[in-house]
Formats: sequence, structure tokens, C-alpha cells
Amino acid sequence: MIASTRRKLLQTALAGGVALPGAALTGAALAAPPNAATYKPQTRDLVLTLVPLLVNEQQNLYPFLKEDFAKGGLLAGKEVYGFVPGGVFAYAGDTVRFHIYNPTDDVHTLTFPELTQSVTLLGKTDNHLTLEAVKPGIYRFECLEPEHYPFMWGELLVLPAPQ
Ligand SMILES: [Cu+2]
Repeated sequence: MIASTRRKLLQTALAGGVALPGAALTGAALAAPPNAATYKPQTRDLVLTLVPLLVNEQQNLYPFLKEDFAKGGLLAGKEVYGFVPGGVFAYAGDTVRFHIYNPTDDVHTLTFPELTQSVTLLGKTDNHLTLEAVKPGIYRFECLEPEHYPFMWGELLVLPAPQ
């Protein structure tokens, strides 16, 4: 469906409560989100994958990395990995269950310093971390491996429950 047609359907739906094809949205559903008193906390199952971005093994693919990883180079003693996705979201009261995949051969951690929660992922393994009844805020998560600091991090944004 082209964007302008979709936009017109959405405007019609917002004005008169017409269901959108394939979206099962009605006027009632669009009227207002549930308020905080009626919001039922959910369990959010989120997959994180640990992904190499600029690592030693890529020096033949990206020749500039040889200089970066050399003694005195910009990335000397470091490797750049990322959490994918790097930003995750929940509402207050939700349970957030992370299933983390580490397809690399490096050891990583998924650590929430403020929440004192952490799991270690050996190479080529997966693991889980669950946060119960999260409170509103922005929570940084990171890998504690010194070689991956300060590059490997993300944030969990916990919004106040819908009103
Ligand atoms: Cu790491």
C-alpha cells in the first residue's frame, strides 16, 4: 500500500472509527490508551545479539584497522562490539526478559550497573537475564570486558505506565 493511501485510511480511521486493512485498528482502539490504573504489566521477551563491529578478525577486510589496532593506534587494546538492538523499551511494572545470543568467540557480559544485575556469556553461548517490575527511568547496560569498554553499551528506557 502506498504511503498516501495508508495516511488517508489512518486519518479516516481516526475521524470515524473505520478499521484499517490488515491492522485491526478501530476508533475505539485508537481513542485512548489504557490509564495507569488499568494498565496490566506485561512480560516483554527481548532478544539481544552480541555483534562484532570493528574487531581484530576484520583487519584484512578493513585495512585501516591494522593501524587502529597497532600499539598507539586509536583502538589499541580494544575491540568494538555492539548489543543489537542497543535501545530497548518497557512500561513501568513490566517484566523484561532478555534472551542474549553470543555467536562470537569472545566472552561478554550483559550488565545493568544501577540494577546490580549481570550475566556472563561465554563464546558461542546464549543466556537469560530477567528484570522484574521495572521502575521508570533510563538504565544503561554494558559489557564489563575491559577490551570492549567504552564501546559496548545500550539503554533500557522504562516509561511511566500509559495514562
Ligand atoms: Cu563484550
